[in-house]
Amino acid sequence: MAVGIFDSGLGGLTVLDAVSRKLPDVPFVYFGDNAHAPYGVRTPDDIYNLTTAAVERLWAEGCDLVILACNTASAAALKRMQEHWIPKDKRVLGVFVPLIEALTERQWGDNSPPREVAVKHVALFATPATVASRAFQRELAFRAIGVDVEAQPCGGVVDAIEAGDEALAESLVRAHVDALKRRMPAPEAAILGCTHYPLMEKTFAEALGPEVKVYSQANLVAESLADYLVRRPEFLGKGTESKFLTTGDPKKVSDNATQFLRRKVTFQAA
Ligand code: DGN
Repeated sequence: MAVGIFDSGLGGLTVLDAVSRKLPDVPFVYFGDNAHAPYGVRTPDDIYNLTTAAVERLWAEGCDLVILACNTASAAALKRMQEHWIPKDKRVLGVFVPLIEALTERQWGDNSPPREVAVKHVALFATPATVASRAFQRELAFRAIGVDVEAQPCGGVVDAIEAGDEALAESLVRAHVDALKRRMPAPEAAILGCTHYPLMEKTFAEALGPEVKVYSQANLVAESLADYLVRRPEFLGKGTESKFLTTGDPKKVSDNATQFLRRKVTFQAA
């Protein structure tokens, strides 16, 4: 048994890296749906169908616990999956709750009454599909957390990062931060709600200024997962090596992943 990590493509490798650093003895199976990436411009139905197919594939690998590392999939598919689709002995967790925990100092599964949050004005940067879903705001409202969220759809950033065009990615990030600041001039915190944005964290932080606290997701997900596995050790994997699966061309995806992560990663066909 291993823990499954799903992403639409390579971006979730930032999450995989953070969880592997935090939990070096836990085996992971990574599934990248590279043949269908990017998800950010797909319809909610399409994202739901692709995500459930990927999760079934990870279950077949023995991953009873699957993390949807992809914000776009967490936003468009997770709630619907949790309502009627996931069997009782399996868990699928998304990446919004760890962010909300960071804002409110709670834990996954903590149902205590809402607490005061230190920040009131939060900027959210994510793909157009994640922003359109309003999933983050829904999670906050569900927990009765009164935070004012201004969301900026960051069109083009994922594509620029995947193409290795750093200069374009940087100028797009600065333009998106400027656009956000015209609507919310003084956010206290910023959430980078996309798997790819940890790679641009420095540019986001510079453009936002030193007074804005930047929450990057990968480390928060790693901390939440470590806490969750202490409380639910039955989902701890054992015995097997980590493994990387892709729906794309394994050779091409391995080359891109090795460049993306700056370490050797070998994918096999899903
Ligand atoms: N992995 C996606 C996310 O976190 O939103 C970004 C890539 C994409 O499919 N658009």
